[in-house]
Amino acid sequence: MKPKIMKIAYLETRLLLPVLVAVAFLAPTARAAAPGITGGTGGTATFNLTAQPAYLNQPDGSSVYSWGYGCNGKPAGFVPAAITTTFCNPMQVPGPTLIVTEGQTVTVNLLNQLPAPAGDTSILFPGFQATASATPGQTGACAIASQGVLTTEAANGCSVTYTFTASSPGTRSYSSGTQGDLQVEMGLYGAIIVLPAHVPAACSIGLPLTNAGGNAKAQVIWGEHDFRLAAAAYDNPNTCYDREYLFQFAEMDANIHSQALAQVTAMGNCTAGAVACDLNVPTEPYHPSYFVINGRSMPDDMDVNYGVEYPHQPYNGNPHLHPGEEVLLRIIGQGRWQHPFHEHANHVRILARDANLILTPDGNALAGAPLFTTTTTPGQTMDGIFYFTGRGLNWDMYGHTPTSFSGDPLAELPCTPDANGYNTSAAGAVNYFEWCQDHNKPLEAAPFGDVNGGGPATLPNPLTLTNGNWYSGSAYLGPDATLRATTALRATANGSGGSNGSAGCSTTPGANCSNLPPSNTQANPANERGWAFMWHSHNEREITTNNVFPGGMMMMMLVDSREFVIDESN
Ligand SMILES: [Cu+2]
Repeated sequence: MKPKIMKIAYLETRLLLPVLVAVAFLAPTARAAAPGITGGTGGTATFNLTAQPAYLNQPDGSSVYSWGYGCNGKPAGFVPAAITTTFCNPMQVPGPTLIVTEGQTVTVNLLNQLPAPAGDTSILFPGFQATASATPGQTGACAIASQGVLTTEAANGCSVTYTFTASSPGTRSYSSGTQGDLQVEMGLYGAIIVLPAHVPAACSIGLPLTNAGGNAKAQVIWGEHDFRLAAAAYDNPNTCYDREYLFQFAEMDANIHSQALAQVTAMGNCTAGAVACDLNVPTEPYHPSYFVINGRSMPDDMDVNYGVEYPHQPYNGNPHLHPGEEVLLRIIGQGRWQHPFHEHANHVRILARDANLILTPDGNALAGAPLFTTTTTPGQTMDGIFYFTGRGLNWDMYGHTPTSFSGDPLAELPCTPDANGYNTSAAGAVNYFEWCQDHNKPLEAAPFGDVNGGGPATLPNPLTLTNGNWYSGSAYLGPDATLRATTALRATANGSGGSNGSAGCSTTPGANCSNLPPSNTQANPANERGWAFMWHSHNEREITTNNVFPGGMMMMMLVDSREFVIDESN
C-alpha cells in the first residue's frame, strides 16, 4: 500500500501549510458550539422523542431516505441560550443532543413512528443504568413493552419509557438497540452531554482571564457571548474550557437506504408484526458512499446550525477559536467504521474516553494522551482539549517587524512573554497570547523562497500550495492582515525595497515590499482576518461525497485574531 501512503503524505504537505488558506469563501461565517435540548431544571429531565423517517440532504444533490430520532412536541428548552434560531423536528440525524446535569433523573419517552415494516425500535444508553417499561397510560398492545435482545423496545405505534440517573459528567452516545446493523445505519443515533454538578470555582486551565468564571473578561473586552454549556467538562479544575464543539461521525451506504425505502414502499400500510410486513435489507457487503459529521457532508457541515435547508440535519461542524483558547472537542463514533479524524494545527489532548476522565494514579493531573488523529471507534466517545497559539510558525503572525512604521499601529504592539513564553499581560491586545519568541520576525527578509539569502521563514509558491479560493492573500492574522500582505508597509532588515519584484513596492530603503504573491487576489471578509486549517478524515476515501472529492468528513477550523468577535448564534 505504499503508493497510497505517499499520496496521503503529499496531501499532508499541502494541508500542513494551511496558514495561507483562509476564509474568503466561507463568509458569511457559520459557527458551531454544541447545541442541544434540555429536559427541564431541578432534579428531573424529561425528553419526549419519536423515531420517524425523513430524507437527509447531501451536497451531491441527493436526498437519502433515513430514520432518525426527533422531538415529539416542543422540548423543555434549548441550549446554549445565545443561539436563538433553534428547532427540533420530529426526525433529525443525529438525534437531538440531550443535555442534562449530573445527578438529574432522566426520563426518555420514545414513540415508534417508523414505518410498520421496520418493526420495533429502542434506545440504548451506554454508561447509564437504565430501566425501561411501556410508557404509562397506553392501552391494548402497547400496554406491555416488548423485550428485545439488548433492551426494552417500542412496537410500531407504541411508546417505551427509559429512566436513568445522569450519574457522572461527560459525553456519551445513544443509539438504537434494535437490529443495529440496519437501524443505526439508517440514522438512529445521538448524543447525551452530562454537565458537571460541581463546576470548579477556580479553573486551572483555560485563558487566565477565564479562570475566574469562564469567558467573562473576553466578553467584556470584545463584546462576545458565552456559548459554552458549562465552565468545565468534569468536576475537575483541569477540565475548564473556553469553547466547545460536538462532532458525531458516521457513514451511510446509500444502497441500504434505497433498499429500505423500496421495501417500505412495496409493503405499504401492512400490519406491523405480520409475516409479510418485515424488512429484509442486506447490510453486507458494506460500501458506504457518504461520510458524515453531524449528519452532514462537507461543505454542508460548514453551513449554520439550524439552517432551514437542513430541516433534518440541524447541527454543523465549523469550529472557530482565538489563539490560546482551550477548546473542548466532544467526539463520538456513531457508525460501524473507524474514522481517523485529524485536527490540523495541533494535537488533541484527550481528557476522557466514554466519559471516564483520565487522571494520573494520584488523581491530581490529567493523563490523557495527545493525539495526532482522534480516531473514532464505533460506540466510543472521547473528550479532548485543542488549542492554537502560532507557536513554532517561525514568523510573526501579526506582521510586526523590528522597524516600526509610523501610521502602522500594530508594529508598536509589545510582546511580553509570560512564564510560558506567551504575551498574556495585555488582555485587550490584538496579539494577546502571541508566542513572543517569533515577535518581530519578518516573514521574509530575503526574496521569496530564498533560504540561503537569510529568509527566517520561507514558503513554497502559494500558487502551488494553496487551494484556490481558500487563499486569503495574507500570511498574517489580525485586522491589518491584508494590508501587511499587499502593501509596502513592512520594513525589512536589508532595506532593499522591491526585492521580490512585485508591483507596488516602494523603492525607499527601509520600506520594502514583503507581500506574498498572489496578493490581494482573494481578500478576507472585511471583518475577519482569520486562518483556516483543514480538519478531516485521514482515510482519503472518507473525504469524498459519493466518490467525488472534496466532501465527506472534512471541515475547516478557523483561527480568528483576538479582536474578531466569534458569534456562534449563526
Ligand atoms: Cu491531516
